[in-house]
Amino acid sequence: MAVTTLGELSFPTGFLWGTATAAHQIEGSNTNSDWWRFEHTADSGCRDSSGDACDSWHLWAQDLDIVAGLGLNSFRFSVEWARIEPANGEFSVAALDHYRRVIEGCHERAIVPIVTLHHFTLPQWVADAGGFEAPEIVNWFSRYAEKVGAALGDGIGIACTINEPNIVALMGYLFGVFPPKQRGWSRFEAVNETMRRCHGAMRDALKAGPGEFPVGLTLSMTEYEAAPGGEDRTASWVRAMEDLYLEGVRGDDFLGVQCYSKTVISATGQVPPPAGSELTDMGYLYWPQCVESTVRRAADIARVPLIVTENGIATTNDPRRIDYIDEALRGLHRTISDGIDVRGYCQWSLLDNFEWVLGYSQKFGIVSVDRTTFERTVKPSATWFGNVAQRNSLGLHY
Ligand code: GCO
Repeated sequence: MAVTTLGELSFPTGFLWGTATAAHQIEGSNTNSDWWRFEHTADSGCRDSSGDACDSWHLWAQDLDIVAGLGLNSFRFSVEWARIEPANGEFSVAALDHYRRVIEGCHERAIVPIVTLHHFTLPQWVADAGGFEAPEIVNWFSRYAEKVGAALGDGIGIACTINEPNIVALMGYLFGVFPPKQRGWSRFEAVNETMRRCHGAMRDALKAGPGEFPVGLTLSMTEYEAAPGGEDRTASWVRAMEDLYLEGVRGDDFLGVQCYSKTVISATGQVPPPAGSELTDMGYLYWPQCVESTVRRAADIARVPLIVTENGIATTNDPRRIDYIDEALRGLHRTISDGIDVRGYCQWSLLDNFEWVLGYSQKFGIVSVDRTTFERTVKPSATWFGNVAQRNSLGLHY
């Protein structure tokens, strides 16, 4: 239970303080993935190719040294299906050995490895077979999870099956922005249902294999507000994007909550933030309050332990990043003080990295990366966040 000692907001003993990344966004040269091919397609809308990214495929030990040096006790990263299973049924020992070295590197530095198995990207052979609409997709995910668990399970600290399945469905099958750029509410709903089946199959495969570690999915959540007349539209949107998942994960070991902002929905759709509102570089309303509101909602519906597996802000104003995280954490502390079982907080992201269709234009990192030399530079926000982690508490505003 969190306590408030004079001058400090203390978090529970053993609280996980981490920072999050994803393979395609930091490793580089993920050339067998659907996203790599998508980025090199004329009408993709991608600002950049992921290219070398942050070269973390080679520089991962530097990344872990930074995480440990800051005083964080956990690190969220993903393993890349396109590297692990480059062809149907053909598993790469070398790729699995690579990720085993990364996991061992975490343990050598007293860092809990929070391992995501799927973070937006698919092997090209899966995408070519229909991706999340392929008849075999659940079996393929189950087999993939079984192989990852067999190879890495004895070192995994926490396993996240699928990162933001609702966003993959939304962006790929309703908004038509991510691969395969399809548009259709029924396909969006069907892919979400498939995602829940894939999660269950992966969860069961991981639990059946070596190692004892919590397994959950990570869900994109938003603080939603219905504008007058938008109540019905908001309710149907929230049900599709969140509630069906929150209900579906009941009984899981945990749920990863990932939030960034607030959205207002009217009868006709999303309402832009009021003129003059403070926006992040992503165009989101500056709203760190979303952590408290989404954690409370997730706890109320899912009724499982929670980890904030992503929260952060795209900004070149690093002091404002500190303000955002500070306020987000104060809200999180209030939920813990009210008895909600929150196990940790992972800031997005360790490194300025490849922000999907927006490429390298967005700076979510607490560490900057020179895109030519790959030199990492720790930002003041990293030092501040690391101090919070080391103290396991926030100083009170006076
Ligand atoms: C997501 C993904 C991350 C993003 C981050 C910032 O939520 O879209 O998990 O890959 O980079 O959220 O948008």
